Amino acid sequence: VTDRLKRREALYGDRVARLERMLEIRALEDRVQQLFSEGEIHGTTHLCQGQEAVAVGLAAATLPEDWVTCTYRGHGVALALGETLEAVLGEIMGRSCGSVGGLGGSMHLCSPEVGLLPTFAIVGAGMPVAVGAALSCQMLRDNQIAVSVFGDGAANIGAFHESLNLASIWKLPVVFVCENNLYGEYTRIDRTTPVEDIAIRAHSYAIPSEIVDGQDLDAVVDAIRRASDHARSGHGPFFVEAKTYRYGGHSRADKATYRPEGELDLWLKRDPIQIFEDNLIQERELSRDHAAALMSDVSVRLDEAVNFVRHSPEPEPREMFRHVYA
Ligand SMILES: Cc1ncc(C[n+]2csc(CCOP(=O)(O)OP(=O)(O)O)c2C)c(N)n1
Ligand SMILES: [Mg+2]
Repeated sequence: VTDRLKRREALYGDRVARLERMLEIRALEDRVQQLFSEGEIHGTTHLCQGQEAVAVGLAAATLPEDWVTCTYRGHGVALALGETLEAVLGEIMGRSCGSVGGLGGSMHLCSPEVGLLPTFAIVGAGMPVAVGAALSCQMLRDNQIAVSVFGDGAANIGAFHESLNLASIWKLPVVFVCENNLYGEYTRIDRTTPVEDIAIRAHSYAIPSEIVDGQDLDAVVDAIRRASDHARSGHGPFFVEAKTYRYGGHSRADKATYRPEGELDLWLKRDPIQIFEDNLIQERELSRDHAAALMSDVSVRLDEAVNFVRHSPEPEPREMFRHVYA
């Protein structure tokens, strides 16, 4: 627990630590893709390369005692919040060292000690849970808030609308963070959603909102900090829409051939890690050598984690029953 909290706290105020965490997320996702294609990971994977700044930004702008719900595309958010490589990869590979003992898998990460309520496989399902967590924060008057991370696809789910409405009418301390990456499952947003900005929908529930460049980490941190200050000071919910892009397809082996030619290349030119690294170098907070050293440290740590997880046992079948209530 102490290690996880320390990892979380490292992000506050330290921009180099934020860069390092984004590198770690990217490296993990690349490795998961490789391990999946080699048959070492079973089930499915939903990767977040391209969206690292949203994950790290929200972790840097909130507190470990805040509650976060996230989608099945949650490896990055779990790492950003402070979960360790061993616990995330262990869960993805179904080993007992995983964050829920290997029983949940890639889509069901959970780490209450750093605020991560489960990640949810059902689109939109984390939103009412975050609203419930926010209700508990309000009743306990403990200065905590809840954060709900969801995709653009969730904006067409009933739970999205119910969650925004209830949060607004009860003035609950919740921040809604929409990762608008332009795609749902194999479908571009303009074929499913008649508005370009999901944030417009917050307006109809009288919730203030902000649209932020999700590839600019500093901008994400600032926006989510404004949103969380608003929620924490008793003004009710706030809605942040981060415009972002996932480099890969929806899941597993989806090559995303349905995307228009050239679209991915345009987004690769605005890579959140590259943008932030260049900013740090320009502002003399980092040298090229230091950046390269961070990358090789991450690589070594990841190799060690893969090795550790490979040698970890699978959970005993009877473990399943420990978590069944009835
Ligand atoms: C209620 C529900 N309907 C359908 C699905 C199948 N499904 C899984 S992910 C997904 C697309 C969601 O897209 P978005 O919310 O934009 O998130 P992204 O995958 O882009 O991060 C769909 C339709 C599901 N898991 N849950
Ligand atoms: Mg999407």
